[in-house]
Amino acid sequence: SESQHLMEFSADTQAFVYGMQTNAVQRMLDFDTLCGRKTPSVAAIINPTGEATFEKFLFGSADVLIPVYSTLSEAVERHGKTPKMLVPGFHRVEHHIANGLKVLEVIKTHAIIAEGVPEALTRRLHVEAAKAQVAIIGPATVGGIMPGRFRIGNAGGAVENLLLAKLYRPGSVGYTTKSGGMSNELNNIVAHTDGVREGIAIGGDRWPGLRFLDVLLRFEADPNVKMMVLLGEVGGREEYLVAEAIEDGRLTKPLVAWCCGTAAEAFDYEVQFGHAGARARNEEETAGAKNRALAKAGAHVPRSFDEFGDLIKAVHRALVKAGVVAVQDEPPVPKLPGDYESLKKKGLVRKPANFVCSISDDRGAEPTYAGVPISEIAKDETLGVGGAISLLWFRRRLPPYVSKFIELCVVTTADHGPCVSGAHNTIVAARAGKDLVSSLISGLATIGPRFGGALDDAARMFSQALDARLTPAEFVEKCKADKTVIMGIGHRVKSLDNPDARVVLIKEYAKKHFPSTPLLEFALAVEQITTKKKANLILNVDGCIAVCFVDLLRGCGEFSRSEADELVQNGVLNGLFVASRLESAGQQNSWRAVA
Ligand code: Q5B
Repeated sequence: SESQHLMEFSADTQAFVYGMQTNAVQRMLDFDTLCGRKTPSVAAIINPTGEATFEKFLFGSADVLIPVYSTLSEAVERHGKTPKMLVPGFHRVEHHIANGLKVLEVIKTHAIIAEGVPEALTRRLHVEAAKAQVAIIGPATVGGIMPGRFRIGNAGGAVENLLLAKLYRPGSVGYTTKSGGMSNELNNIVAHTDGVREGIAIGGDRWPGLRFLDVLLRFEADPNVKMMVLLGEVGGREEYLVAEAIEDGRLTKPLVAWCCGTAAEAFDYEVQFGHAGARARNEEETAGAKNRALAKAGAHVPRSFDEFGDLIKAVHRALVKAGVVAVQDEPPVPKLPGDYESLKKKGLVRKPANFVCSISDDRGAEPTYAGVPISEIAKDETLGVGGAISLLWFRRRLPPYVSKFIELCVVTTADHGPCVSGAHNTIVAARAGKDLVSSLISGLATIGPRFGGALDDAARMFSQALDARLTPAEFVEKCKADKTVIMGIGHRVKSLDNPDARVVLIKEYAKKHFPSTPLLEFALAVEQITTKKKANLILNVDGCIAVCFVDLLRGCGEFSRSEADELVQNGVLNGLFVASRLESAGQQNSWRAVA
């Protein structure tokens, strides 16, 4: 019998979980919380395909780090002083056999949850387990549940079930069955007694490791178990071994038993039920024959499954009456803190967002820019990069000529030769072997009033002057009196003699497509004055883009005047040079990669 090797489960018992079965681990820890365990029932996770690390879980409402090892021997070395149980997945079964379970001798019990383990492999595993003197629950098992002490994997189901079936505290009934579904059925039925002391599902395969008789003999030896329940099924001969044990006196405690699948006898061919082992190969293996044998041996067998629960209750009641079972006072129902996500789904909890973005939204299946899905933006040829920027920066779809203008600004300022400070820094960083992001940061840091960072201030200065109805000459004089340089005027290289082609392009586009260009006209009049002083005090590319943008915002009919002024005050236009630096950094880094 393997029952002699099956470990005792206490509120200190711990498991190693094989494979990153994080949901199962969290459920084991939740059960621990309900039982009031002081230590998590999972000592470590073995993840053979990963590196040693820690994985974060919740133990009650506290965070705990469960160590993850890539080999079982490492875990055994670090945590194996007290016996552990192991919950491996199927593909590890072969691994166990290959290792001859050598390293596993300190692990007294293995619960093989996985289904579909080939029968030949299972049988070889039994041979190895017998040699190593360890017990195997499964394969194809949900494991088992020891209320108040330990839960194997997902046994017992969801938290609601654990609470309904009072599995957080021990009772006096020991049950054994095949699968998770049958276990849940029993958890609910046995909840109408003083509860489950221990429940073990041996698994639905034809060759289970631990067998019904093994489990029942364990219950027979456990003074805390006062009555036993067996829920078997059609197929196999396990129940006959139980009947023999009742007859020869090895099992003496009251046993309520039922084999499911009596309906199979109504068919004139063999019926295969859901579990691999659930098929009668001869008359002896039918549910009816096994129920009759159990009843004959002295087990309490109902007439049908419908009466199973009532019979369990009746036997339990008799034991209470006889003083065999002393029903304990019901402890308070424990509470498990709810998980935020699941409570949110049920509408039971809410939390203000850290921040709300009214522009882009990536919570759904596809991101949206100002409410427009990116697939729509991609399909609409009138939008392009300029259209995407208009949605993100200005929160609305602007007319095609506006998108085109934004694109023109990006295109004309997209890159500089090596002379300007930003591009210079970017190139130096890239040539020094720095990556794209570092090179970009180096270039971005130079964007300021003297380079590429004059747009917003230029937009503000020129528009305030125009709005104050200053003449260009008064504006220049005022700046001089205030000892302020005019943002957007002046260039280190470009001048009347060496005009800036970018400025020409932008000016021409604005004059051709914009409904009106009053601020551009004003700025050009200012240029007439400043260039009289020095030929390089031209309306520069920053200034030209800035005044054109103000004309656009005020004149395109898509913004109220206050919205247009607010945008200028908030300052978005320097962002165009930020975009150019990215281009510069990308170019330099890709060039270096090719070189
Ligand atoms: N004076 C751009 O200065 C520069 C005056 C002025 C009235 C002015 C200068 C300036 C305003 C900020 C601005 C953007 C530093 C520049 C850009 C894009 C980029 C990038 C790139 C591209 C040039 C000599 C005399 C002095 C000054 C007077 C100068 N600027 N008066 N308003 N704005 N502009 N930044 O040539 O009497 O002799 O003492 O600060 O718009 O970023 O290429 O890097 O191509 O992509 O060194 O251009 O204009 O002249 O400072 O020696 O001044 O002119 O008061 O008078 P300069 P300074 P005084 S475009």
